[in-house]
This record gives sequence, structure tokens and C-alpha cells, in this order.
Amino acid sequence: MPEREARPASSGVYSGAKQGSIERARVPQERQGRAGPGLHEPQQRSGFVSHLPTTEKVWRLLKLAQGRKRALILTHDNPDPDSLAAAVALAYLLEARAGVPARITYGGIVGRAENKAMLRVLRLPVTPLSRIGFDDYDLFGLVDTQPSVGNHSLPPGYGPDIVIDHHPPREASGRAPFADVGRSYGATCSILVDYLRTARLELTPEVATALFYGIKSDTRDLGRQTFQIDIDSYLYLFPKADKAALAEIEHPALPASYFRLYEQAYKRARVHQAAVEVDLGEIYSPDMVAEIAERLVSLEGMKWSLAYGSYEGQLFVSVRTNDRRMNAGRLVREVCEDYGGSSGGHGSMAGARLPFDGTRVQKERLKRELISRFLREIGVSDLQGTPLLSLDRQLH
Ligand SMILES: [Mn+2]
Repeated sequence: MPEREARPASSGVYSGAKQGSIERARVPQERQGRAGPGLHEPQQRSGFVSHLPTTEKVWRLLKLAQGRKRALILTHDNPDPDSLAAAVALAYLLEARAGVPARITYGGIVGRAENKAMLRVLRLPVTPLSRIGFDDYDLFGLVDTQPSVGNHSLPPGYGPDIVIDHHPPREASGRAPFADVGRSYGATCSILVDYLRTARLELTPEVATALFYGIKSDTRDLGRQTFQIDIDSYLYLFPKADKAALAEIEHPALPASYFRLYEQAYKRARVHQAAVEVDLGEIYSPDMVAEIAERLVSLEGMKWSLAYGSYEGQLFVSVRTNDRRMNAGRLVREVCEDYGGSSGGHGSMAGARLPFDGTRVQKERLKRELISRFLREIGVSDLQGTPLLSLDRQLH
């Protein structure tokens, strides 16, 4: 079960400078997404480095890596472009500056057409987990996720050495010798761009394009939870990115199953006041729930969207909100942890997966419960809802 928020430990090396107090460590939700770079939350475990200057971070990272034989870097399961590109960049840095050969792997599948195209077009050196023997490695990294989040495939017993993530910090991450975690970045890729620039490492067009797409997609074209460092990184990468490759990634050939899923989504979506919700049934790829949730929140008058579908015995849930006062990450955590799920996310976007087995009746009950919990939490009273396709032209 995921932990809630990072809480400073009662002892340890305190290096959060003057900002520090237990109260300040929990940044109020309203401030998320507005704080500029440099505002870091105080951390007390010795592994946390987010308060340090980048030169110091890079030095510590390379020092930690030097002398190790082989590094394994894991994205979160069913990785998105931010996670994949951040892993590629970390591998690149470790190989070039610490002389440690690095391999990248992920659990789950890469199913979304854009993400598959990214791997193929840029020939990113990424290996599925089934072909990895963990004992062959002596340095482990996690990117775009954290050890206690539960959405990655690093087996218990293998503590990560390196954790780099832009999601809200979890206390357990500080047990890693190097944990750069915090909220002042719109994408994990921006953290890595900062490292690569500091290390004065020239980027190949492939690495630059991957990072560029990672930032672009995670911040929705710099329009969502974006900080100055994301804009700076984006501008730095833009001239280096391969534009033809980028076009191929952003506009890939799509399988027929994609259109079937959209048809299903539009037919099944129901509108409950300012929330739209859809049961996608069986999905061909877990990362499609996020794409559908993202699409549906664009419906006029909507503040919330929720999409869910099952894949190999798990229920994947994705939530979006365009109301800046709301926090999708917290909502999903509160709802889903009661069902033994793991969740991640932040202000405007969040996702979770829950165990999803038992009889058909039990599964239907779980889905119904989940929806009514969700609607109640966001203050919607219309539990019945109206099918999207039979809505009047004028909403409300
Ligand atoms: Mn990310």
C-alpha cells in the first residue's frame, strides 16, 4: 500500500536549509504547479539530494556509480515517454561519465502507439523485464517513480541506489543513497536534462528527441504543471531534436483496436454534472486508460474525467482534472488504497491499479463502488449520469 506523503524523519542529516519545519514539508496543494525552481521541500534522510545544487547532485551520482560493473535502470510499469526518456538519459550519463554500462528495462507493456513509435524510431535500447536477470547488475536506478509507489518491477530485496522522480516525495525514497525526488519539475526528463547540461555531455539526436518528447507529453505542450526549468530544458533540446523522427512519434500509424477502443469509450461514457466517467471493459493496453481520460476531460463543462479498464487481472484507473484547486493524485490515493491498489500522480493527473479478480458479480460491484466513491469525493450527486452521446448540445 502506498504511503501518503513524505514526512520528515525525526532524525538524520537535516539539510533543508532555512525553509525547514515539519509543517512546511507538506506543501499545500494550492502551491503545487506554481512554485518556481529552487523551492525545494526540506528532506531529512541522507539520500535526498533535491535541495543540492546540480553540480553537487551530479558529482554524488557519478561517485556512487563509479566502480560498479553494470547498471539496471527501471521505468515505472507500462512506461510513458517521460519515464522512458529519463531512463535513456540516465543510462547515457552513467555510461559516458561514470564508465558504467547501463541497461534499461520496464515491467508491463509499451502499448500506446506513440510510445511504441518512440522506441522504434529512436531505436532506444530498452529491454523488457522478462529478459533481465537482476543478479547480473550491481547498480539499480528507478526513474519517474519511487520505491514505495508500487508501480514498478524492481523486486523486493533489491533496494534502488538511484531514485529520480518529479512526483511528490515519499519518505521511503530517502533510503536510496541517491534520491532526487520532488515536485519542482513538470517532467522527470527535465531533471535529467539539468544533469546532462551540468555534466557538459553532448546529446545525440536520439537522446535529445526522446527527452524533448518526454517533456512535451508530460507537460501537455508546456501547458500543465510546468516550471521554468521545463521551459529551459525544452528550448535547449529543441534545436537538437530530430523533427522528422518527432513527427513520426507524435503521429504514428494506429491499430484498428485503437479505433474500437475509442468507439467503446464514446459509447459508454457517462456524464455526471461536471464529471465524465467511462468503463472501458477489457483494454488492449493499460496505458490507454490515461489517453482516454485525457481526451474526455476536454468535453466542455467538465472538471473531472475518470476512465478505467481491466488488463490481465488488474483494474487500471486514470483520473484527470482541469480544476487547479483540485488534486487528482490525492483523490486517487484516498479512493484506491482502500482496495489494495497502488497509485501515483499529482495535481491534474493520476492513475492507479487495483487487483481485479473474483466472479463477474464481484468485479462489477467493485467498479460500481469505485465510481460512487469517486463521484462522492468530488461532490457530484448525480450517480446515475447521462450517456455522453445523448447529451443535449447545451450542457447544464
Ligand atoms: Mn513523469
